Amino acid sequence: MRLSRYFLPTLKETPHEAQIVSHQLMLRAGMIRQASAGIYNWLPLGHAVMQNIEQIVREEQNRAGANELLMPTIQSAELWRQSGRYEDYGKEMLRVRDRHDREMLYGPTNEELITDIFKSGAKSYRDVPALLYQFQWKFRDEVRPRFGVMRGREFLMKDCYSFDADYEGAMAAYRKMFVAYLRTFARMNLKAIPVEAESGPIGGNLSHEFCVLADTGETELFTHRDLIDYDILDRPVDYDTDLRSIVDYWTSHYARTDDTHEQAVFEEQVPADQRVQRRGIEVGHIFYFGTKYSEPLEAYISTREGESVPVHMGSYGIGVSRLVGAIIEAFHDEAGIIWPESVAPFRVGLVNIRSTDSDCRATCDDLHERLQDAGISVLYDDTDESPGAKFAQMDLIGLPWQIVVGPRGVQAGTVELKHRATGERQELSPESALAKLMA
Ligand code: 5CA
Repeated sequence: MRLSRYFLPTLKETPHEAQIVSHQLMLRAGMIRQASAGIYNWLPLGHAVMQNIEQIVREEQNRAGANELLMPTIQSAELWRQSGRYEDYGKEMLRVRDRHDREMLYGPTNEELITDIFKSGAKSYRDVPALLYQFQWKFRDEVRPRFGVMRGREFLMKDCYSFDADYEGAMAAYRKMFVAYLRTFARMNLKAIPVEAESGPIGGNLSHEFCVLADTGETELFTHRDLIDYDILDRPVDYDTDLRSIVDYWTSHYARTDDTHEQAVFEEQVPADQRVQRRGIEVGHIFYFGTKYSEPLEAYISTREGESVPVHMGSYGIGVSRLVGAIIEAFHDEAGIIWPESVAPFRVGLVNIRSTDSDCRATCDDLHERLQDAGISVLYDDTDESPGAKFAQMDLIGLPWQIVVGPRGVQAGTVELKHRATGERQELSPESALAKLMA
């Protein structure tokens, strides 16, 4: 992609309305623009990152055996009256009326609708277990939307729902999602700590919040140091087997946030020299709530013995748009963003520092084509800005690798390969630079 044809409205100054670093950097890097309070336009660079995050989440949901579907954003109030949440949700729910004066709402979550979908298609124990998920925009009319996409009013969520015949089945689904979440966040280079949590308006008996570690996070959390070192991607995960040992390991090492009242338990469970205190950002939340929705919405299945029972359910959310901000909170420096390779909008930034020089241009054009042919995504700065402005912009948008092409190097047959995260630079032939990126 040529920068001259890419819509990238970066800013030199830090916008005064942004209080936290991810919000500042997303505005400065031309990733988002506010449309109205807590509602954002996603510009090409921000959208590309969000799509990469979505794809990792999708691959891990599929690996765990979940099926992707899509529900509407606008829902009828009817099902919400049946579950009792139409009144309970209060002002956070955006309510609208259609031309026939029917009460509708913009979904803040989808337990009611998915229960109705399951009910319409499932009759017996043969139809469970079922795991259904979607990526869909949610609207919650937060009193104080703030911190950019981290606490928006409109935000993109992955929401998954599980259906099982009994408690044991539901726990197996809960454990699958628990492990899928560990893998999902690890693939984004994030350290995610599951913390037992309050279940809030979703309700239910058991819930874990997944907090990713970032020094600037809002949540203070306490945990066992072994959980910080644990790497789920080092271990084989087979979703057809019981995942109890992995989940038990995590829950027995005990993590808590400062807003749960369990300091005493934590101190009893975790020896003083193994406790660590960190800050985190909630990027996912999983819930088991049994028959809370299936009973009022009458989602019953028949058991092997012919008995009719309400299905046991859980729901499992990931804040996809929030993750874009959370990753920046975890990975940035003075100069800008430092994308992990797995979510970077482009893997390579190709910088021509003398675009008027025909040799530089020929070298860049050739590298651009060969990178694209090799399937390596590249943003090619072919503009006539000053070298200083080009370097600053590349560092700001944080692509993992930069290839800098200038007249002196081209004469000597070399380009400079820079690694954004370490700042390490190497003079290489264009061929060696390509080989290194392909390795
Ligand atoms: N129905 C369940 C899970 S499917 C649910 O709604 N859970 S939730 O309320 O905890 O939201 C799931 C995730 O969405 C949260 O962990 C968080 O990462 C994200 N999220 C929630 N509210 C916002 C918000 N206002 N802005 C951005 N992301 C949000």
